[in-house]
Amino acid sequence: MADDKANRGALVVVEGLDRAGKSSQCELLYRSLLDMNYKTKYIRFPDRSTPIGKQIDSYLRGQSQLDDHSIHLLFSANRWEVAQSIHDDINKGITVIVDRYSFSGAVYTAAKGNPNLSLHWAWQPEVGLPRPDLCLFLSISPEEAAKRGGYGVERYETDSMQTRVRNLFLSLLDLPHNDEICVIDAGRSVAEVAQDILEPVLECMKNVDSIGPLKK
Ligand code: DGP
Ligand code: NA
Ligand code: NA
Repeated sequence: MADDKANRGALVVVEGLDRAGKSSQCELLYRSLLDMNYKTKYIRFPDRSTPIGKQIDSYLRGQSQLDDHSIHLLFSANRWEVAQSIHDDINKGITVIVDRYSFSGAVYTAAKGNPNLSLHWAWQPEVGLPRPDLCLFLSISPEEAAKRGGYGVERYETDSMQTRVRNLFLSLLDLPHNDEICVIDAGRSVAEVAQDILEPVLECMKNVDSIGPLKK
């Protein structure tokens, strides 16, 4: 009989600052896995297409104002609305690549500097979401980020915000239960970064066990 473990897809998350190259790398990873005949899907958060996602989109573009707690919970709800379908896909043997996930969720909110919005508080709505098998953190220095051109017009795309986000991402790496996080130097060429990403992903796909929940 086929081994269930071998049949499960992996949940692979790609995280990083704005301009770290996440979307290009997710796309390349997706193509590589397809070329190797793996069943694969590529999704991203925020998913701006759902009713909740449309509220998030409007907020990010500065077209609406929302209380910091409210927008935080909307970002989380936007992940929860596809949690079941992520489970279903993975159990069908599909490897799901996710552009941003709970780590962005906790870090961008905590970076606002409001003492009521601690990293601990911000993590709690994520508890119970499908736990990634691997989280690739695309690390880019503020200097390299600056070379890649100006920020867009969306909320959060400022130097001070990105510096706080970067420091908070780095602090997450120190938490003992976050051992699935792998830091990738994203300051190199697109091809070099892609090569560096593929190896741990293929390794992770070989070793998937039953999928667990994100923990407190
Ligand atoms: P992107 O479409 O990947 O460029 O993301 C849009 C912006 O939203 C980006 O600045 C990061 C931020 N963001 C993504 N996910 C979350 C989240 O869960 N919570 C908060 N507060 N911000 C997020
Ligand atoms: Na962005
Ligand atoms: Na992106």
